[in-house]
Amino acid sequence: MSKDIDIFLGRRKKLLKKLKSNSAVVIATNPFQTRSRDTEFTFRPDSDFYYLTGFSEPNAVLLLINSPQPQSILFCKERDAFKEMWDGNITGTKRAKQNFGFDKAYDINLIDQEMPNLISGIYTVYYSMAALNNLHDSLMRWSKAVSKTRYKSKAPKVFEDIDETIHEMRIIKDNHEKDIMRKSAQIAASAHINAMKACKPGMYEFELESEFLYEFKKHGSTVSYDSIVGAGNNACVLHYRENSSKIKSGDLILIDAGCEYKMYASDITRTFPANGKFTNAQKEIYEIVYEANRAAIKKVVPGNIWSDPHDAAVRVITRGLVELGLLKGNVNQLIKNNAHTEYFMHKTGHWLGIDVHDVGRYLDGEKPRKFIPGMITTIEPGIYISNNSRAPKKYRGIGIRLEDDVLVTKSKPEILTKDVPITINAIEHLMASNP
Ligand SMILES: [Mn+2]
Repeated sequence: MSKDIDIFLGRRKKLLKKLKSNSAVVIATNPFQTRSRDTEFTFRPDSDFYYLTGFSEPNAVLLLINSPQPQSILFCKERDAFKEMWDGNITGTKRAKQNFGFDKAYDINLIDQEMPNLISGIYTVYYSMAALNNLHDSLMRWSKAVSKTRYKSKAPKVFEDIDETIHEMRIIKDNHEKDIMRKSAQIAASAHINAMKACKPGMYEFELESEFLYEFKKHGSTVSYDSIVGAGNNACVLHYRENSSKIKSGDLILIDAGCEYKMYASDITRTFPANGKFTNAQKEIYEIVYEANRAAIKKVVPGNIWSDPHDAAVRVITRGLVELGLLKGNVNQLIKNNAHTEYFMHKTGHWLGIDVHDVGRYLDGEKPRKFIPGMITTIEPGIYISNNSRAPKKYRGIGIRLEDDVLVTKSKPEILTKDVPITINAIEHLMASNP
């Protein structure tokens, strides 16, 4: 625990150094979300709030004060024997200071009383203008409360958005984060292996989904997004979520599933044959996507720009589709015309971290930004040939995506998801052992 305190303390210190003098940052964690009537979705802390605090209880607000005497203050629920009997442990203000390294902690119920005093005399107040909470209204109220006192000149003068400053910290993962993300990827990888092993024609897609829920929970993790399990033509629906169809022999099954372990996401896609053997037509498409995945991963090195992996994937896929007669014309001209978008309609990757589509800019001004060691991106090329396609009949109903999570290092890219088989041979070999 004590080591973790230092990590979160270090992040708070680092953030304060990036801010103007005589400023404060206010960050609230997520509110509860109603699922139905009086039941709520499982609580999940706000990502930025968690990144800076490690604190995962609801009803909490972080205040960082950047003055000659920097302070780190938490508003949180106070301990309450009756509430704890019903809903479980509450950290409380005393333990928030001890266990999380805050200089001060106040009962969240006192926030309207305490906050005006704390921000009085602060010139710039930073907060997230995009967060899904009502912090903006609260800040205006606290600021007005200062103006109504005889110290009215001490009300904050400037409000600024904090998102990009924190998000540019989050995009570079420290060693603590890299270790958690390796583990997150390993758990998801073993779930994908289990699904390949469990798969039999005649099952329903949701039966394969259950392999993920089981494996994730077994390792103390949860889903980082709802798993996509698409058999046959369903694999061509990019965000397919029904997972309710019966799996037929001869189908390819696309599974896009990842877990959230200690707040960090993994995001893996594999595509495999329901009966354990690829058909020739499936192999032809698969080999193109596989080659695109490898070519794109090779580009995830420092100095290259964020769009390089996508460009590499587009080149391999366009060339492959021309060789099979699915696209007709000159490869370079087809690339210029974005002809691939008929079968490959999304980009090749996104940042990955506390959020599955993680924060951090993709551009430096107008240009795609450069890779820096510590960034983690997904690489996920795909080819989708739906039943409605004009492609030759043997290719219709084939949807393939191959997604890995890749860490930028000083030298070669580190594939965090390398434990899941990806070659045709390795997948057929694994599935040959199915009972
Ligand atoms: Mn993804």
